[in-house]
Amino acid sequence: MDRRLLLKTGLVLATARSASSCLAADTAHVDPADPPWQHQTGGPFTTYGTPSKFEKYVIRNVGGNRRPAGEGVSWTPLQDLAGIITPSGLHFERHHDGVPDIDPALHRLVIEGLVRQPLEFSVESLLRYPMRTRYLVIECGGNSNAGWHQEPIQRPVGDFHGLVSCSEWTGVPLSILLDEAGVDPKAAWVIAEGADAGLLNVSLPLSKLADDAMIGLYQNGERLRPENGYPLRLIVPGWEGITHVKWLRRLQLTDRPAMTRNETATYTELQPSGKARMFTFVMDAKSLITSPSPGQKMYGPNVYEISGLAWSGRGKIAKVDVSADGGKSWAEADLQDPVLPQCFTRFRLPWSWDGNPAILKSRASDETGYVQPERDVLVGERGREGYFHYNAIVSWAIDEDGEITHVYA
Ligand SMILES: Nc1nc2c(c(=O)[nH]1)N[C@H]1C(S)=C(S)[C@@H](COP(=O)(O)O)O[C@H]1N2
Ligand SMILES: [Mo]
Repeated sequence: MDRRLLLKTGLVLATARSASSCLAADTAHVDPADPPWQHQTGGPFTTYGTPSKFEKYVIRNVGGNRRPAGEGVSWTPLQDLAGIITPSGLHFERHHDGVPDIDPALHRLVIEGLVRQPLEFSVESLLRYPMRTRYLVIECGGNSNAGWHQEPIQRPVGDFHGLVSCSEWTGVPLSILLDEAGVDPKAAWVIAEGADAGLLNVSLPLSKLADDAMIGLYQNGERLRPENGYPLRLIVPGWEGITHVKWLRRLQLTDRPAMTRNETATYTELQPSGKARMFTFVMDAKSLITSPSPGQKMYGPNVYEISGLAWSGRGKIAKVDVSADGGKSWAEADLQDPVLPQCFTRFRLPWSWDGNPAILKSRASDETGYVQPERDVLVGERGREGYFHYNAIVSWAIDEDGEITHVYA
């Protein structure tokens, strides 16, 4: 990127805007200098707040589900959000059997198998344990999988990459509960099972669970939303979404993985080498420019703020580079505080768009030295059978009219 085009000054920046954020048309007769709400007492107090009716377009996309009821996803509208926290009502959803309507008074969590003392916890008893709070991303292993398609998908960024969200999670460190149960030295794996109708289960290495997993009870300060696992879910920092078992009811310690459907029929991928990828738990570093992005429009040559999200399952984001010329030259974006491990990091960079065609890219590096790959490199390594863990650099093309499209560049 041409350094002379970057102006790190206090200029007023233009922002690419989406059509949905335009004002309603029937307000033409109202004088903005004298709006009616300045003349009368406003509405009543409410027991639980909801977004402004003018923000009713900022919703999860549930439109892609052609599967049986209860099986599918909803996408977080990343293009409409700022900062790093995903509002709880907009956290993406991935359900295999719908959202169970669990009465917390009747829910139990059992820890059993290779332990000295099997334990059963009520939700009420778990709420009395010491807790910790962490800001963490949950990303579905299948997020961004349209990137494997031959042709670039043309959708708003959230409908393509929005199976990732970031919340403040508060809960009980699992190590405390494992210590209480007394882990048998022969135990090496844990089979985690949810209380939804399909009893979704996955096998997880005990070492990770004993290290930093937790039983999540609060999301963004309040108790979990039913869609996200109420009354409790497993939180496995930095690992793919499927490991964060919702409505968690059982942790069974074993000496080997159970080879359940979610680690054999799915989440196992053949590579060009003939070897299969399995137990690919960690989510590698990824970044996206959320503004400007497809579905938004540039309003003429001006100074714009390029803004986006970066995260890594391996730790903190160290650096995000941004290109406006399709990757020929790069400039380092500002990382906005806080920069936390396994959490969204917001990056920003002022950019002077001269009105000529441009290709925007962002490239994240994490504290382990891992660098987000270009698409051809990722596809070269993993082949065309890929479905999970797509984390290639994303390119947005801007044409002379300010239209923004997704391209492979
Ligand atoms: N019990 C249960 N846990 C589950 C699932 C499920 O269907 N049932 N889906 C998994 C998958 S594939 C993902 S990506 C995450 C999604 O979490 P979220 O719906 O809170 O975003 O939950 C995981 N935990
Ligand atoms: Mo997932």
